[in-house]
Amino acid sequence: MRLTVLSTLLFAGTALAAGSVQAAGELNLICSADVVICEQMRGDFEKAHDIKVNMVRLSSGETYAKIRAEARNPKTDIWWAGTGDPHVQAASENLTLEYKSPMLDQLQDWARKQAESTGFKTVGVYAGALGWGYNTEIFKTKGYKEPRCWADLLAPELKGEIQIANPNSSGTAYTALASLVQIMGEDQAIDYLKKLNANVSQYTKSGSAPVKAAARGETALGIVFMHDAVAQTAEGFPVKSVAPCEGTGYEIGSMSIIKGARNLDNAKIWYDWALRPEVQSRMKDAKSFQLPSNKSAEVPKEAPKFEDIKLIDYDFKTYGDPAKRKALLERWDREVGAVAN
Ligand code: S7P
Repeated sequence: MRLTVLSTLLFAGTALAAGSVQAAGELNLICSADVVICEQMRGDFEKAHDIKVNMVRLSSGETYAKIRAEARNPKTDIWWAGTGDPHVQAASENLTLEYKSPMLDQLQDWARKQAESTGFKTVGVYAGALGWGYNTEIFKTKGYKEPRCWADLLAPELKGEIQIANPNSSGTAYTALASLVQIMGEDQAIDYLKKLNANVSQYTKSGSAPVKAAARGETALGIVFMHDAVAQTAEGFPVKSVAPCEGTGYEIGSMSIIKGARNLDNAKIWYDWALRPEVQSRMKDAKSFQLPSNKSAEVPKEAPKFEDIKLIDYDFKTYGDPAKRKALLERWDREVGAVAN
């Protein structure tokens, strides 16, 4: 809970006298991006504010499930990052709180639209397109053809060479499932994923794990957000990122305040801060190469540019709808997950 101005001053005086700085309360944060950017955000925020951040890193689908399970007794104040669909689902189930940040006017249309379409119960913090990253050395050594299209991933030579996350835990993998459904139609997409299953060695928990495995030569290819593949290239690994030729979906990475947050004032302070241009411009220092939502934030030179990618008009409303998401995940469990290698 935040301290009053008076008690803050008193505290500050005592703290100075004692030679230490007291935090003006705490903030319970779930971060659904890569752990490196999560740590950077936490550290920068704590430097800028006298607020102690208790952070947990969880994948997007896992976070949604936790927030839902804790709805009567919320233990989280703010959920930063992760794919938009589970944030939209949480908003439509009233698990997140309406908040109109004074920063909204500074945001790109897609980020503001994310807020407006959910009654301001979530907001866009970044965007990124789905694709994959492959290990160029493995592909060269084994003589595999460059995988440019979704169809190429079904090549029999790629048996056991691909990783993708499980869409129940991972927002990345749910974006892949929903994108394929929008590109091919639901029955054809499930059929495609059943065939792809023969080439998938592992369904990971976290969305970016597959391309980290590809970077280290543990698998040949990981289906991930393109910026997560580019991050591995920037780390010096032989990874090439691909935007699928048939088209692909994208995420609006989002942020939501949890309904019933115990540290509501601090959650709003984080919310406004995370939308600031200088905060978003610094994300690239953690090799987080998404497109920032603040119009004045610096777009990293490494960020895959939407104008170079064949993007579908991703239907966030439909695929963030609780009934749709539940039905799609159940179908994936039954027809793909249940027969996984
Ligand atoms: O690594 C950054 C990023 O790809 O991670 C988020 C994603 O949800 C990862 O978590 P999942 O395990 O849920 O897939 C993205 O929002 C973000 O761009």
